[in-house]
Amino acid sequence: MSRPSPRVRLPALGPLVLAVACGGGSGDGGPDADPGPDARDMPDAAVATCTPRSGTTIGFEVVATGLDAPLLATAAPGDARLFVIEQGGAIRVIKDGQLLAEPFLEVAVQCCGEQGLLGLAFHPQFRHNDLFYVHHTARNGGDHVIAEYKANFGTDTADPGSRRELMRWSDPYTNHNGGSVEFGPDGMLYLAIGDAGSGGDPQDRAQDLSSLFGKLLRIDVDTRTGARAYGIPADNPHAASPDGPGDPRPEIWHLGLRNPFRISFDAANGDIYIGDVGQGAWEEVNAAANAPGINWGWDDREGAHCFEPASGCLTAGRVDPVVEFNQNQGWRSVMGGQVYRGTCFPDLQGTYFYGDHYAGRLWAFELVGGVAQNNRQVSTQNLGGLTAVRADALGELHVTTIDGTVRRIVVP
Ligand SMILES: [Ca+2]
Ligand SMILES: [Ca+2]
Ligand SMILES: [Ca+2]
Repeated sequence: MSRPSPRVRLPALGPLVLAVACGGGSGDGGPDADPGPDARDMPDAAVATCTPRSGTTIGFEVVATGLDAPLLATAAPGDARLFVIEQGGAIRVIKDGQLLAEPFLEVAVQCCGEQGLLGLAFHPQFRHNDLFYVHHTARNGGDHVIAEYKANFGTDTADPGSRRELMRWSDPYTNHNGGSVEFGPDGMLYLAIGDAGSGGDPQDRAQDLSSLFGKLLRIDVDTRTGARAYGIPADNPHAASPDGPGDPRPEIWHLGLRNPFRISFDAANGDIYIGDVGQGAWEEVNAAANAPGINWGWDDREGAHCFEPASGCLTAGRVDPVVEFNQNQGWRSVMGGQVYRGTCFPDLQGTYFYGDHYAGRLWAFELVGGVAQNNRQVSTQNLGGLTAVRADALGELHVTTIDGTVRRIVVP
């Protein structure tokens, strides 16, 4: 692996900062240059090479094929590589346009259906500490596991022996596991967890604060609280809960979710977007400023409608989605996406792209004042089974489909 010289220590740049930096050539010993002993170079620095293209017509460029049931293509901050999770447990690397034969890591998972390797997130300081996090279902029972691993610095592999389990809990049903793990702009790790499963949330867990199911959880991977292998952020709504069997779980950030398979943050303003897969009628996307304690309604509400009971349900304090699709429209499993904050296609700035695993076509809207504007289908091409729309380190968006393909969203 070639290494740039001189060594330059870079701060943990977000995509927007990178976009500014990429025009100036940051590797020549500018003010950030630091030859100190803790300096780490950046062998795979993300640098924009595109010529910005105007227009809002959407097309796709195939980046890789031949993956085995990819569920997400994501990136580490400031890192040019794409990391693709396969449902069966492998993390694959796309580097310089090539899918590497050797996996980054192979995680032992219970698969498949709605189980497997479901989420991947890189520590905001990955460049300095090599740490990343996965959410998967465990063999021999399907427990939910949140685990930390360490990459082997300067290589395209990780160390299986570095595995550290942060959380593990059992799940009575194989479905509705949620999936995403994502770091927020606050540096906290968010975990999107489904309502456990079956149908109609039979134990009403999504509204039960003593259950981790049907929640967005928020933990601090850099600290420890009590005997936990992670920290409880002091500003979580129930951070001070005694956490007995009937007490609110201090990890809870949001409640009222059914099966939030894909979530994301807007890199420009921190807004959160949650695609929540529906029961029998409505597919929904939720979006808002990322305030604590939001109740997204399930299972009192499905979309913007009563679910349990079918009329006269609780509505107070429940937040309805910004868009919903009736399943009669062919939507049966919404795949939340992400807001475009790249530099190659400036007219796409601020647009949220998403879709549905069964409907197969890409849609988009802009969130303005908390309202989804101009929600529209942006491509007639049926991509097949969408599993994610996620930004790389420069903010360019990649679509994964279950047939094994990774495509970049482009303006052709
Ligand atoms: Ca489950
Ligand atoms: Ca119920
Ligand atoms: Ca909802």
